[in-house]
Amino acid sequence: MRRTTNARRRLAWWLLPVVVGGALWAGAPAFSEAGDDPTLEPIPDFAADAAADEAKSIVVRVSFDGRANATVTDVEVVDERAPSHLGAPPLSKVDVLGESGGVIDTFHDWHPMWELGEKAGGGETRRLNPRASGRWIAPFDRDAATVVVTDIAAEDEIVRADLTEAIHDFCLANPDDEDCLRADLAVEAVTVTDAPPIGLVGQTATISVATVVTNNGPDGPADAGLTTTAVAGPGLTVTPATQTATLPGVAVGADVTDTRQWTVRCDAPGLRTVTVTSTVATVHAADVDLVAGNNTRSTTHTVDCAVPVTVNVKPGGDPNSINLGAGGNNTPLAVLTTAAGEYGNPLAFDARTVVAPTARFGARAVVLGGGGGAETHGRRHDERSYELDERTRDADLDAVLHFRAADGGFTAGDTEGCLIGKFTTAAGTFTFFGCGPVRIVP
Ligand SMILES: [Ca+2]
Ligand SMILES: [Ca+2]
Ligand SMILES: [Ca+2]
Repeated sequence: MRRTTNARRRLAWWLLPVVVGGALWAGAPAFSEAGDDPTLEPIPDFAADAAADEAKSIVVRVSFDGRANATVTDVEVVDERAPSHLGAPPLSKVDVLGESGGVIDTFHDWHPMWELGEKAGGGETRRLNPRASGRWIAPFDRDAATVVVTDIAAEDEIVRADLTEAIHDFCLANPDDEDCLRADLAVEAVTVTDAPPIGLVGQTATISVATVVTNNGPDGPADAGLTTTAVAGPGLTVTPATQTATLPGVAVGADVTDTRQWTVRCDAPGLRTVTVTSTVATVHAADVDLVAGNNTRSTTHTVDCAVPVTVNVKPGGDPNSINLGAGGNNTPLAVLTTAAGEYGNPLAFDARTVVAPTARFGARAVVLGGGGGAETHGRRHDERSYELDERTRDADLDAVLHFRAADGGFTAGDTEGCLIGKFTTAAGTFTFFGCGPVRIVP
């Protein structure tokens, strides 16, 4: 298809005589109503009709390779009123369809394959030229999306042309045309509105990202197409890669918020990033956004990917009673040294890497929120502690820590106690997290 060119140039081009096809649009609506009675019909208001009839048209050019094979060679909007199809022979039927397939306009027209000639002795000849090229011209409509041309005698659809690119090109070149709408859509903000405080290696989590879209005008309302992409850095996977939405009828000055959920999975420990980028664009072919610089924004969210660990509250004891009174002033807890796959942990963990002063013990929400009790002695006690069966002790050195249970933010109904903290290896310092069953004793 022709790309946007100067409208004047295109007009001049269109006015050039057409060599092929002869009188292509001496046409006539073949739907003339025989019952119309000029003595009864109201006198047409030509002024009003002229105002309503935009002086623009849509030209669909085709070339034929046999009667059934037509190729659309060009679709263009030109600054010229469409010719009347009055008197056109019913050789082809032209349907102009809207976005949803509804008929906007229908008329009969000449068929470009029929060529007129003159007989030597006067008179007219007609013949079919199987290699003809020609065009159909329909009145412009900003909602037109497709032109379908049917060869009436052959009862065959011969042309189906998408008009949207040509209409959009016209409006880009003529944004002040009354059929075109200028909407400066903009992404005002992209914000992570909900995300868990940490991620766990091997597990998925959901983050919510809100995009605020506005229309700076001058025209509106305008449908806004929103495309949001998410790209994760190393060690993190995000799905899906792209989400799209149509925000219908964004009014001038309105703020429309679109919120999408994304699934992230930690693949490796550490601070991992996901960048979410939202881009807005006009949807309707006749809408144009001439200010591209404000159409895209992004935000980068950091996920602290923690290593899941196994903890044994009160190693060697069961149930793991947590006394919130004086009896719980020195509650022991073992962080177990485990191999990959042991207790379902995705990664091996050496409990001797735990940085004891960073450890916090308490209710899940409390420790994930930065609270919880600190290690009573500020240090780790490396020893062969008890597995979760409370009887077995393997050969590994585990980390035993002690906490004042009353600092854990527990409430009477809690059934788990959780531990969060940092551990340091040659690769760096990372977060670990693990929970175990408890029985709260008030
Ligand atoms: Ca814009
Ligand atoms: Ca225990
Ligand atoms: Ca072990």
